[in-house]
Amino acid sequence: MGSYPLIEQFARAGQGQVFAHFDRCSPLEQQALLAEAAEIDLAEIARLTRTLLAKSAGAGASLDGLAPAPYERHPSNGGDAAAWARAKAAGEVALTAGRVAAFTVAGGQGTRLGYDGPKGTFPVTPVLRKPLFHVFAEKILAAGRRYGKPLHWFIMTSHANHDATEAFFAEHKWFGLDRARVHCFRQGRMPAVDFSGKILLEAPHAIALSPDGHGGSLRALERSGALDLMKREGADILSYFQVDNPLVRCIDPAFIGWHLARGSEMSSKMVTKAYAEEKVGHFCTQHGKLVVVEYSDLPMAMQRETDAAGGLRYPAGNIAIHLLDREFVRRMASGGEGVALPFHRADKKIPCLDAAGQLVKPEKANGVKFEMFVFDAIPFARHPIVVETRRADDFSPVKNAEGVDSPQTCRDDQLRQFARWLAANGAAIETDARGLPGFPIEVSPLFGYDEDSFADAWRRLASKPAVQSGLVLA
Ligand code: UD2
Repeated sequence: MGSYPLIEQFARAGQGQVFAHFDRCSPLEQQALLAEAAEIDLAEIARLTRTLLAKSAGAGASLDGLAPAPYERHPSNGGDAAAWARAKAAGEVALTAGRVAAFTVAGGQGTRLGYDGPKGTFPVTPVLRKPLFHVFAEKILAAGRRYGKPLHWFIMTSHANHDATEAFFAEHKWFGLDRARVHCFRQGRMPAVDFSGKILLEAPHAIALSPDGHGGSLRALERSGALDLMKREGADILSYFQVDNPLVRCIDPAFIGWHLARGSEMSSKMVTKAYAEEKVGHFCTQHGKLVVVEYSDLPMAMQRETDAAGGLRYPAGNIAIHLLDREFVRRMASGGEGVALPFHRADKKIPCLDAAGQLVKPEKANGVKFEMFVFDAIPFARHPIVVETRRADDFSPVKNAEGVDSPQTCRDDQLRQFARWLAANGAAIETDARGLPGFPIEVSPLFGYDEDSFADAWRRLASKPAVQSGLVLA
């Protein structure tokens, strides 16, 4: 083995096994392994081994002092309509001034959906079968037109799907967006380790690396130059959403207005949980801080707890729609004293080389992956707020191939939304007891991407089309 300082560092850190097969690798493979090893922060792995893997490490999140979080009620749920109108107006001013950029986290592996390819390329709309990225692109394009300021759109990919994502956008000519305003960048990676903290190899020349979670987006935004670009362009707010949710209002003036009015550095949308077991995080307060407690960390008895009125005691579900101030992201990304996002451990079956250098596919969990979650940034933010939204306006994710949160439920939610918008504007449309029209229709985001833009576009139509099967408003 040649003398590489990196190899010595790994040996000193007790991670010498990473280079166990180095000598039988080709020069190219050796370079690849060295490059991967250089990505790893050995001190961080040692700290995670001490804090998350040690037998004495506490299990899960602390529930001490937990209480339901307050939130800004939507007018449909008793909120102050005049205050919401003011918030919307303020958000529109910010959009007209070009202060907002869109941000999609799309680095996940989409394993539950069983779809081969970047999840954003998955077709979701009821008639035209537009992919998720197409829907977001058109919403962002339409918002840019509405406010007279085209928006920048940042998309966080993973090493596994980055090239395919970029190729998809190129193939579709960036869906009409200015390509100079669409920025894909890769998220960071973390090595998988065994239960004693030893870094695992997936090949003699390859470390078992996996995406560092959507919380890695804060570092990746800084590293990619996105924050500097925003600064140069006068944008100071990121509108964050997940790749799996085509209903999201990528750009929502009222939400932006609340964020500004409260001087918040990180704001989040919530919906009332549909049922106690719904798999979303919970907005809570803990010792005076706003936090999210993930569904897997809140005991089911607490998830089912009710209040005096019979509603859920912890109703506020996290739908992963946030606004983040640019300089707050920079502060978090710096990882300076006391501001780093924590890592969470996930025990997984990780295919890896055994001591003899043979690839094994384990039957049960044999190691740990480390991930950061973006919502863990909330307690670090100044004046963070939670703002209520109607589920039907913002949330219908595609997560599973069938059943809840599947392509079918998402198509139905889109159909309901289109039908609601049409009916609210006087179109003759019949729906069944579930709010569904008897046939597929589709509204392009370029026609209308939310209640207001739809109403304006419908009003402008000289002759209104008959609402019938296959109607496409584009
Ligand atoms: C997430 C939230 C949950 C709720 C729900 C709403 C977590 C842990 N839980 O659940 O509280 O808000 O969403 O739909 O987040 N991603 C990356 N890089 C990664 C991992 C994920 O970009 O390394 C992206 C992924 O592409 C997707 C999003 O993050 O857009 C959510 O990831 P998920 O599907 O793992 O989250 P889920 O459904 O468990």
